[in-house]
Amino acid sequence: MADKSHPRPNRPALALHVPEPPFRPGDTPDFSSIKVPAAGEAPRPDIAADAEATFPLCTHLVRVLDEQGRAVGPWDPKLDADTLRKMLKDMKTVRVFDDRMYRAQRQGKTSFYMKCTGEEAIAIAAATAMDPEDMHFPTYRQQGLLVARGYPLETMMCQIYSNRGDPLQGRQLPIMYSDKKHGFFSISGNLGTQYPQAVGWAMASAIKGDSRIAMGWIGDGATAEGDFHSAMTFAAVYQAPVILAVVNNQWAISSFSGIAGAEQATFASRAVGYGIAGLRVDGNDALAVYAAVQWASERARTNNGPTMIEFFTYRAEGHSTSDDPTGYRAKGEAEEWPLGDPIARLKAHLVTLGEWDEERDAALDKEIDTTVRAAQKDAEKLGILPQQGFDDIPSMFEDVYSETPWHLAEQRDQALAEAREFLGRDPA
Ligand SMILES: Cc1ncc(C[n+]2csc(CCOP(=O)(O)OP(=O)(O)O)c2C)c(N)n1
Repeated sequence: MADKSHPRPNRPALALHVPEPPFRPGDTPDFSSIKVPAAGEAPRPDIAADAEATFPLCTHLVRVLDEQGRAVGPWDPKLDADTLRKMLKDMKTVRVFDDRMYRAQRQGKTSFYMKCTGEEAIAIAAATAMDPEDMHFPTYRQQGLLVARGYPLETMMCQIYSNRGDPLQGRQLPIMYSDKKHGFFSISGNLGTQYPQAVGWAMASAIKGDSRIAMGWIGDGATAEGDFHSAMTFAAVYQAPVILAVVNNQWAISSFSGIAGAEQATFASRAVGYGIAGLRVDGNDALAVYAAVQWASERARTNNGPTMIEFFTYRAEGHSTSDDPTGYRAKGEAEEWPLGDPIARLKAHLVTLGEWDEERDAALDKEIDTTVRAAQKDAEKLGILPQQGFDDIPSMFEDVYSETPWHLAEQRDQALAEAREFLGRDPA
């Protein structure tokens, strides 16, 4: 047998490529290498186009809003002013909600929070473009779906505080909402699960002869999970009526998108390899997001197959309240991000149309601030997280089995005994 301990002469030594983000703390971010095509440039194929025909759009970027805030090109969804204003209001509401809940976490009122700053257009415009009966399988950064569908802000906050108003009874990590009525499937802490679930739900909808479609959501980092690939296979094989969104915000906590393969190919281009239509979309352009989701919805609804949409965006803040991005990425990246701020861009569009002005904008900001504060006040009347410690301990062990198994009964009694000992009285 050949001696493998010595490299063979005259052959290059094998090496691996380990992706490194272009900028680290201390560097000056410069995104000039990112190609940003002009708004209006991308063609809009027929909704029944072959998956393969969408390939050029997987390396391009569907954009509608130009630098002056005008809507241009074949993807312009030509929305009426009321719809545009509602989207602006919802996006601003999400940002204010995020800021107040972030602060609430810092004040010790809850244990955890996750913002979606810079990504507000994606969930809001997607929800606006789909039917209210369609089902979403979101990750933790699509709070905009609930806001756009009119879910009460106070109930979202009660979930974050795990208080008496929490419909999930404190059984989920803060921000992991669930609401069937609003077509919002329970968020899972295990990344990737929502993709096969969305495909399965969409297949079931088709098997039942229903007309509702599903949309599954995933982050760039989580596309490296096996669930992503099995979902794509099922969606392609059965031509499931589903839209599969990849929110490429460049970061997966401290790992940059290159670790999930972004250096080699765009996430959108993976779609075509499976036989799925793919679109790569400016995620900071609410109109482009709307138009792409509308296109994919029509395609799914008319049995023309699934679509995977990569929303190209930037996670403007930390991953969560437990994260400090200054430890791994350069300062000022969000400001340098070439696609701008989605809220400012939609506002500029409305102003350009003559349907908005600074006075109305300031009044809207005030109204949202008042609404969010009022919701927070009401939610806090039902308790904040640190006050929940000994509330209704037995409920932790309910609602899974019709009859509590002996080992859970034992744990429940033990928990009650410990609480009794700690409090010096029976827990509430
Ligand atoms: C299966 C699994 N692996 C790892 C984690 C830990 N984790 C939570 S969020 C996260 C980053 C996900 O990044 P990405 O998918 O890009 O979404 P983003 O947070 O950027 O929206 C990781 C690794 C997890 N929750 N589940």
